[in-house]
Parts: sequence; structure tokens; C-alpha cells
Amino acid sequence: SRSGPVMLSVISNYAVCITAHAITHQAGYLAVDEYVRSGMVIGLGTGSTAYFAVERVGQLLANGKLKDIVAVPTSERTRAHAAQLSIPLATLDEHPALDVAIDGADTVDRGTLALVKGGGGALLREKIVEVAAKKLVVIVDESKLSEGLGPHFDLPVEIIQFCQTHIRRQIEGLPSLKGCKANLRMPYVTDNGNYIADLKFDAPIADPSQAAAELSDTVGVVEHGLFLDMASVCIIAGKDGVTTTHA
Ligand code: ABF
Repeated sequence: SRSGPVMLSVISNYAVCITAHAITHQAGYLAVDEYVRSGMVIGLGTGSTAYFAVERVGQLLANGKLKDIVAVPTSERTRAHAAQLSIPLATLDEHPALDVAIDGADTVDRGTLALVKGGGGALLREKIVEVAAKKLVVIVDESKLSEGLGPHFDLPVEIIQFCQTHIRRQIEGLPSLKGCKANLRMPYVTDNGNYIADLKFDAPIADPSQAAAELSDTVGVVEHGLFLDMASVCIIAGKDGVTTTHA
């Protein structure tokens, strides 16, 4: 019968999920334990790894080990999670300078800690919050590490809805992105009411700084998921434990 192998595959996928969950949990908790102190203004990231950092802040506030924290969330999802844990929330309008921000990533370049972010669709709020932080602590599992950026995970770019096909064609024609395919993420609208184009590459982006500049100069692009020269620390959860790399 076919049920045996199917069942085995379900069980082994479940085991992989549990393992990934357990290791990213450690990275999220460690980031808070190492880098968040009472009295800080902190940025809270988005995604399944950042979820654990939010959870840890909530725990430490509840048991009194952290006090006087103010948090700026990077998405409506994170805002709701933090509010549920009674974490005091604010915006950059009230607190324009953050002590630290903690967030996940879709790709981390091993050599430079340059990041691709935005798989979760929150890249614009993540970037505006995280550039305001003195320190950006990135938390990932080891599957996110790569040599260079591009083929490992499609590069998300937030674009306006108006003339989205034209904007995607403009992006595909940028000199530093030649050969990429800008696919519209459907159905998806960001917290800011925009669309996401996911850029697919066959080879690593040769010059990420140039690509970032060309994307930023494209009319209709709101923000892109290249986070260059931003991460100070990367906490990496692997099957043999958690390691920390500094930029
Ligand atoms: C955020 O969540 C994003 O920038 C990134 O797209 C995503 C990573 O999610 P996960 O930790 O669930 O893989 O950090």
C-alpha cells in the first residue's frame, strides 16, 4: 500500500519542523537575554524566529527581570503579539532612536552579514525601524546562511499598486539586476497597502550596493529587501547549538 511511505514522510517532515522550531527558539531567546536591558527602547521584528524574541521579552517583563521597556513593532502581526503579552508599545514618532532591534532574515551573506529580508512581507517597516536602531541583532537558523545574495531566496521589493506591471518591467531592466524575473506576490497586500515583487536570480547579485541604489532610484519602488551594512550581530541556530557572529 502507499500509506506507509506517505506516513513516514509526514512523520519526518513533522520531525524537521519540531527541530527547526526548537533551534530558532534558542536564537530568539538568546538575543533578548544578551542584548536587551531594562530601560531600553527596542525594535521587534516579524516572522517565526522573531516571534520567539517577542515571546521572551513578554516573559521577562512578566517575571520582573526586565523593566521599563518600550517596543516599536515592525508589523501589525508583531504589534498584536506584543500587545497580547502586555509589552508597552510605541512608534518611531514618539521614540526615534532605538537601543537595539531584533529580527529574522531570509538570507544572511556569511562574509558580510548583508541580508535579504521581506519574505514575510514586512520589509518596509522592518527597514525604517531597524535603521533607527544602534544595533541590529539578526536571528536565523543555519539554513539562511549563503555565499552572496540572490539565488538563495527571492529578493522582495515593495512597490506601489499603480502600474505594477510597468514597475516590475522597469526593475527587470535595471543594469545591476539583468536577468532577474520580478514576480508579483499574489494575493498579497502589505501593511502599507502596497504590492510585493519577488525578484528571482539564477546567480548571486554581483554588486548588491549598486542593486540597492538602482532599486531605490526606480519610481514606484517603495523599498527593497536588501539590508546592507545594517546587521551588527547574527545569532545562528544550528543542529549543534547556537553561535554568534559579529560584523
Ligand atoms: C522577517 O521575517 C523578515 O524580514 C523575513 O522575511 C522573515 C523571516 O522569517 P522566519 O524567521 O519565519 O524565517 O524577519
